[in-house]
Amino acid sequence: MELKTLLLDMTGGIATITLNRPQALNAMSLEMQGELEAVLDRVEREDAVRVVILTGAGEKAFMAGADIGDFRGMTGPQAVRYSQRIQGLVTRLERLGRPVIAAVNGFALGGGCELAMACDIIYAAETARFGQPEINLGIIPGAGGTQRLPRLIGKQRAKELIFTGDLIDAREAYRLGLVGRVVPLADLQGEVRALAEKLATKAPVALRLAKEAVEEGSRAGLESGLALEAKAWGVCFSTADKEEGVAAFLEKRPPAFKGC
Ligand code: CO8
Repeated sequence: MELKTLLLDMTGGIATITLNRPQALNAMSLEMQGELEAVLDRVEREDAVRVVILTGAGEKAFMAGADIGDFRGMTGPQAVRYSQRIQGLVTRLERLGRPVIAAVNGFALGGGCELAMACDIIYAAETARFGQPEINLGIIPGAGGTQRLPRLIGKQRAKELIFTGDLIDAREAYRLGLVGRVVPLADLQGEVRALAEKLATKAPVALRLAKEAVEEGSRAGLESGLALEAKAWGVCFSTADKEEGVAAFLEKRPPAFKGC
């Protein structure tokens, strides 16, 4: 499939997906939605891919939200379907069986902030800005922002951001716990790549189960989460990579994990 709105690079076990409409600050058009779905299909099929990086083209934006032009004339029922489709896409990213790192290189607004929040780890450039400015369009976040933002930073601050539509800078996003690390823009892609390379050396099944335990556990109560963790822990013990990890430690050598 020829991609018009995304770039996909798959090298060294790392898939880098670049949102690529810099002339519109990488706003998510309907075409981009379709392409992102197709790219996730492809990434899921490739066993060689151990880590995914999501970033934006250019130096100004990760994604400035949905393409606002698509909202003109959109009816209520169409908007429900639009929201459900995009929520499905975002949730798919959150549940992808590999770590997903967001390299936020500029504006992450509306759907851009929602997409970043579905990633496992967010590194942001010092110049990045975050926000849910939908209120200024007379609408509300529709790709999970009213749910994930309060879970990440607490109801008080989330409501303030969603009600005012105000933007915050990367340092404030870090202070609030929205972002894992803030680095100079020039260092962003290098730092993210280094993290991805580190994660690509870890046992893939254990990584997948660790992600699942955190994600599913945070949707459930503590008891169910602990039960899930115990089962996932048990599954790790059925892998060859667990034998390799333990043997490598005892033999004082680095492990070579194979993903089984
Ligand atoms: N949609 C369409 N075009 C956009 C968008 C957008 N979201 N954002 C920027 N652009 C376009 C501008 O129209 C402009 O185009 P042109 O050069 O043809 O005039 C170009 O990108 C550059 O933008 P600006 O000239 O505005 O750049 P500034 O530096 O002056 O301003 C801002 C940057 C502050 C980011 C400004 O562009 C802005 O406010 N953008 C809109 C941000 C916004 O409201 N986002 C929320 C959209 S609604 C949403 O995301 C709903 C979520 C549900 C679906 C989730 C999908 C993933």
